[in-house]
Amino acid sequence: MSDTPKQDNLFASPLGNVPRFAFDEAVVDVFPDMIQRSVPGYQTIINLCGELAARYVQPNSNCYDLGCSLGASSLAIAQQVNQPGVSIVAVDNSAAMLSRCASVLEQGQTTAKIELVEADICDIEISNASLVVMNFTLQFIAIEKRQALVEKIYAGLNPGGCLVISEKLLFEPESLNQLLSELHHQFKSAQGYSDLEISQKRDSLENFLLPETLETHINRIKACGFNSASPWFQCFNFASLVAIK
Ligand code: GEK
Repeated sequence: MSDTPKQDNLFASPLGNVPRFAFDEAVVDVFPDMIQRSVPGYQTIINLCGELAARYVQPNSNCYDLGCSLGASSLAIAQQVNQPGVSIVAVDNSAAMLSRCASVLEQGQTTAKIELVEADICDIEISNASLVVMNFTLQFIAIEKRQALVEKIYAGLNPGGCLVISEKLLFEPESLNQLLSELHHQFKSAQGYSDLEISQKRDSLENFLLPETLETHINRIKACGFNSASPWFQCFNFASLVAIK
């Protein structure tokens, strides 16, 4: 892997029929730049996962990073875990992501144990967990599978365990959704993306990234049994929620 992150220009030229977004080699190559310039507050949210690890990770327990991409959340957790016997399980179903993640983690200079698992997060077992992080991954899971996934996470968390869910959100009414989408568009323009790049990326994510309202997320989390849940961060149509079992 090169040391300088490559700039994301995947959507810079006219693509005609824009293909559906995929977490393939091309995306992996530019991923750190793409996510930093596309998700407002991304680095703040990653850092917070480290802070929560310091507070919530229990000795001899597991942490899960579901949809780990290049392992940013796992690394933040690994750097702040202060308990013995902790394993971090980083899961992604993109082989390209996981293979790059392995080399990123090698350079990450962390002594914590991080296990990489190539799998669909809907199929893995979650057990003895004290922290589960799902940063911008639930939005790619079919809506009808989300309840079962959050239920499985709840069942696998130890009492007092913590779940972080970060997502792009949908707003009601449509006029408010439009406003927050436009503010996000402005954010991306300020990050150097052209109008063409922004609109082609949006087209590629259409019907693939499926946002839900904050209320839907909170209701689901509570219905799964969590004691408490709240957003702790929001910028435009992106938010991060914390829930405690
Ligand atoms: C970060 N959390 O840097 N099972 C496993 N992985 C999946 C699935 C699935 N069913 N669906 C999608 N993914 C990271 C960023 S990116 C968010 C997460 C984004 C994976 C997919 O391969 C990709 O790596 C990740 O979820 C979503 O904090 O690109 O907007």
